[in-house]
Amino acid sequence: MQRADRAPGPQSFDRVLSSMCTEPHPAARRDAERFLATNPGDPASYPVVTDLEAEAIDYLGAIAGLEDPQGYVASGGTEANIQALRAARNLAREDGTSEVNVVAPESAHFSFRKAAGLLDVELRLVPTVDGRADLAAVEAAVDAETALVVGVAGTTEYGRVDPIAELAGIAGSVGARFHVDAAWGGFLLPFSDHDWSFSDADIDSMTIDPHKAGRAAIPAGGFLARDRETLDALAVETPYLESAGQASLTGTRSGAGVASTVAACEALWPDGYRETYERATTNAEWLAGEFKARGVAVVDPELPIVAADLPEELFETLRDAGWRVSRTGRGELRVVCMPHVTRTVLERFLDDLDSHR
Ligand code: 0PR
Repeated sequence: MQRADRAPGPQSFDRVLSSMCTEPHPAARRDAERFLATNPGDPASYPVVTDLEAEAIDYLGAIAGLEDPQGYVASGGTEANIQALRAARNLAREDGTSEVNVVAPESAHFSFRKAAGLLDVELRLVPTVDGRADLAAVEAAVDAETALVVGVAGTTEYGRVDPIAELAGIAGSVGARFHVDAAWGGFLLPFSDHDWSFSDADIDSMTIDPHKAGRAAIPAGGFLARDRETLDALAVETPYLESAGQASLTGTRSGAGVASTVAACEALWPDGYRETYERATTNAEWLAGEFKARGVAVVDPELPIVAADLPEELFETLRDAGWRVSRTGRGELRVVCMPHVTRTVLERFLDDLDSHR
C-alpha cells in the first residue's frame, strides 16, 4: 500500500490543553481492544462483558457513594444526561404530569439542550453566581410541573461545583427528581472536600464518565441511579432478545468502554485516582500563579481547570503555534489539567506564551 493511502496515526496529546479526555491507562487500552467486538446490548449472547458491566457499575457506585448502584456504561455524558431527563419525564408522565419542565443552571453542559429538544421538555436555565447555580433563582424557577432539577459537580468551563445538597432540597420541595452531572468531576471529587455524592445528598441519578477523568477508552460514559425504578422507567421490551428489556439509549454498544472502565478502575481506584487528582490540582494552582505573575487575570481553579483572560491575538498565535486550546463562552483560555498535561507541558506552553508577548 502506498504510504499516502494509509490512515494517519492518532495525534499526540503533547499540546492538547483544553480537552476533558486523555490517554487511557495502559490496562484500559489493552482491555478496550480485547473486548472491541463484544456487545453489552445483548447480554444473553455476550455474558462475559455483561458481567464486566456489573463490575463497572459497582466501581462507579463506590466512587459516587452509592451502595447498591443501578446503571450502565453509556456512550458518554451526553447519553447519560439524556437518559436522566428521559427517566424523569417518563416517571412524571406516569404520575399524570404531561407538560413537564427541567430546571438547570446556565453552566450546565449543552447536552441538556439536546436532551430537552429530543424529549420535548421545557428547559429552564437559571443564572449562576460565580459559576454556581443561584439557589434563589432555582427556587423561583421550579414548580409542580418540574420533573427534574440538575446540579453540576464540575462544570465544563470553570470546574465549578454547585451546592448539591441545597439543590437536592429544592428538588424535594416540589417533588422533582434530582440529577447530578459529574461527567468530568466524578473521578476527582472523592478526593476533595466537596459534598457532591449520593452519600452527601438525596440524588436520584448521576452522570460520571470513565472516558474523561477515569482514564478509560472512549466510549465510556457512566449513568448511575439510586433506584431500580429509574432504569425501569427507561426500559423497553426486547421481544426477540433473551433479555427482559433494554434501558440504554443505544442498542448495540461497544464492550470496549465497559472492559476499559473495569481495567482503569482496577488499576487506579482509589490510590491512582487520588494521585492524579493531587498532581492535577498542584499543576492547576501552579499555572494560575504563573498567569497571575504575568499580570493575566485568572478564574481560580476549584477543580483543576484554569481559565485565563488572554488577549485574542495571543490566543490565536498560540493556536497557530500548535497548541490545542479552546475558550470559554466569555473568551478566556481554558486549560484542563488532565493527566497528559504535565508540568513539563505547561512549562513549554508558558515559554511559548512568553516568547509571543
Ligand atoms: N457533562 C459535562 C459536565 C461535560 O463537561 C460534558 C462534556 C458532557 C456532559 C458531555 O459528555 P460527552 O462529550 O461524553 O457526551 N464536556 C467536554 C466539552 O464539551 C467534552 C469534550 C471532551 C470536549 C474532550 C472536547 C474534548 O476534547 O468540552
